[in-house]
Amino acid sequence: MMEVSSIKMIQTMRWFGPTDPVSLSDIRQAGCSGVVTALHHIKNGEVWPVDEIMKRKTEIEAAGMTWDVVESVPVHEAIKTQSGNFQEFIENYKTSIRNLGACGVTVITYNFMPVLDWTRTDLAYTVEDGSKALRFEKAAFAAFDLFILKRKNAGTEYSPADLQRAEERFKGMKEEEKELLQKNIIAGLPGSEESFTLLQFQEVLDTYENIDAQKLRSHLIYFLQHIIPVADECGVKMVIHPDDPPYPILGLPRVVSTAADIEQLIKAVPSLNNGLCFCTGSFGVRADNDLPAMVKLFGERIHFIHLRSTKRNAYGDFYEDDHLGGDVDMYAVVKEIIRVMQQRNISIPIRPDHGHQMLDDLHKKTNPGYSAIGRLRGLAELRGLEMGIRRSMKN
Ligand code: DNO
Repeated sequence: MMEVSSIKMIQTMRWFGPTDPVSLSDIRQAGCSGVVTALHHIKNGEVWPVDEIMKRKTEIEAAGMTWDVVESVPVHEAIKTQSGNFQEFIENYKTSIRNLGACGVTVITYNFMPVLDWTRTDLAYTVEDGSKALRFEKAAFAAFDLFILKRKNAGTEYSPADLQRAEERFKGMKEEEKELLQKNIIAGLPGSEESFTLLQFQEVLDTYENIDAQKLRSHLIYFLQHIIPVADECGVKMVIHPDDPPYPILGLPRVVSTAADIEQLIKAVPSLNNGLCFCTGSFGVRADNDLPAMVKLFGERIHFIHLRSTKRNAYGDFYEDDHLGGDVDMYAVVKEIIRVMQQRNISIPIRPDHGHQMLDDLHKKTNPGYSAIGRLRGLAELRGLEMGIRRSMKN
């Protein structure tokens, strides 16, 4: 049977550039037409020059794909805390938007998480089938906070039960485990533009001493008020990535974790170029986030999608499950995405977010979450899910 509509999810994968052990050819063979990447060699805060953008674009096109989405143009810490040269960093950011727009790269992902981008405690959690997944374990994270970092006031932010679990967890840790935990949390995961020593880390945390959620939100809105008019001018869609995990950690404020958070950003800056990178893995960690309802609610401004599922336990720990497993109702989410695309009459880029380290990749050095085979499996399943839903919708 022929498919009537050509509107479907644009299949992409993230590529960390020429040093990525997964090649452009691998991504092409996984069935992708598009690539999601960033100029990681350009220092956070500096302008992305046109020639560097064009060089990357040409390289991707030579491999038979297109550069569909930037992930990420990072937002400098000074912009989040509104300190130091933040005005200059905003000007640089605007120039990068203009340059990307001029080169025809028109979807830009960013986040506004203080200090750390995404955070996990365990990068090699063995699941039942023998593959390895990323995991966030609350007691281990609290043990780091309380007994390794020894953050001031941390003790007052945990419940007595959580304190006790953290203490027991810490007592049971060998030295190597403590070192690995610290490294996992502060050394930076793939795509994070920052990494710290313990001392630097405490210093950066201190810069948020007087910044609560309301203040951080006002800094984000200020940033949006300056960059979105530029995006409007150049036909660029800015998409914010939600907090991961989607709740406060280390006493830091969070402002992009729920539908109510997104609504406040839209109210302040209504342009549709003030968009969303809909990450089912990040939003899905909270049981109170109704993902299909959120796709429907924000459909007109979802310009990029990360598809991934996590599995929670009673303590709020989570690990990254198979793309069609876990707590995310992927069938309902993809169905809603298809509806949104049909209503808008456009195709939206998606990527299989993360994947298990599995098969041959277990013996290779890979970027945690970004090994080839696990993502290939995820994408293949998502592609089949989409086809099944589209066909059945027509009957
Ligand atoms: C993790 C990613 C994030 C994301 C940034 C967007 O795998 O989803 O690092 O790229 O938060 O700025």
